[in-house]
Amino acid sequence: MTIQLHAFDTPNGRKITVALEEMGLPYEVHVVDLGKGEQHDPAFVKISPTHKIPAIVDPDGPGGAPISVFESGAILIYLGEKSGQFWPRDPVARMAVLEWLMFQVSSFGPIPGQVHHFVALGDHDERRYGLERFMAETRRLYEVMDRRLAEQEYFAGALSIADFAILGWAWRHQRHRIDLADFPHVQRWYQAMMARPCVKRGFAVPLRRT
Ligand SMILES: N[C@@H](CCC(=O)N[C@@H](CS)C(=O)NCC(=O)O)C(=O)O
Repeated sequence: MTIQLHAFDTPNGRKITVALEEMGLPYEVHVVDLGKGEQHDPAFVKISPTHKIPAIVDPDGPGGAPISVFESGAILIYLGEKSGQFWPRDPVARMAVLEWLMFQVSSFGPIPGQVHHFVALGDHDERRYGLERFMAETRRLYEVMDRRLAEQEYFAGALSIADFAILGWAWRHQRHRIDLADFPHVQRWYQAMMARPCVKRGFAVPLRRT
């Protein structure tokens, strides 16, 4: 049965279209237009109590019962469980995926997201301080990723949901003012990820109404 994806054209939305395409799971998109405030619609808040995208509804959840899931990290784990892909069964391999998935949801999202905020702030007094602080921390996160990818092809060794999570934000590197040429191992990984046919489809799926 078809999974409903409630999302918009943002890093957290794109993580999930990429994962669904890579896993080959059937899905339909329900655009939640953040610019129009649709994240506050009562019907959406029922499945996403944080008023944030993404969220999914799977009519064929565990035991055949419908289930809704919010928070992109939880959604990726759910889809990994459902498809049996990109989410290893081996406890050691799984822990590496969890480490890098948690790194993304706790840091490599909230921090570059602050750069996006302060970049958009115009001439505000707080702009310079905010930009300096969050651009420095964003660069530090890219250094962490670069060191990891100097040793491993993908974040958790083999391709996993952690790569899909991180890719959603790396996709916005220009917006948070990162030149990938400064991080050659991240650049190698990014180019390899973006060249994958399923990833291309995941980024091409319309997440805005025309
Ligand atoms: N921790 C959440 C973050 C989700 C999130 O921040 N979504 C943004 C778009 S990328 C959103 O819905 N923003 C709408 C708002 O803040 O009103 C996740 O990983 O799913």
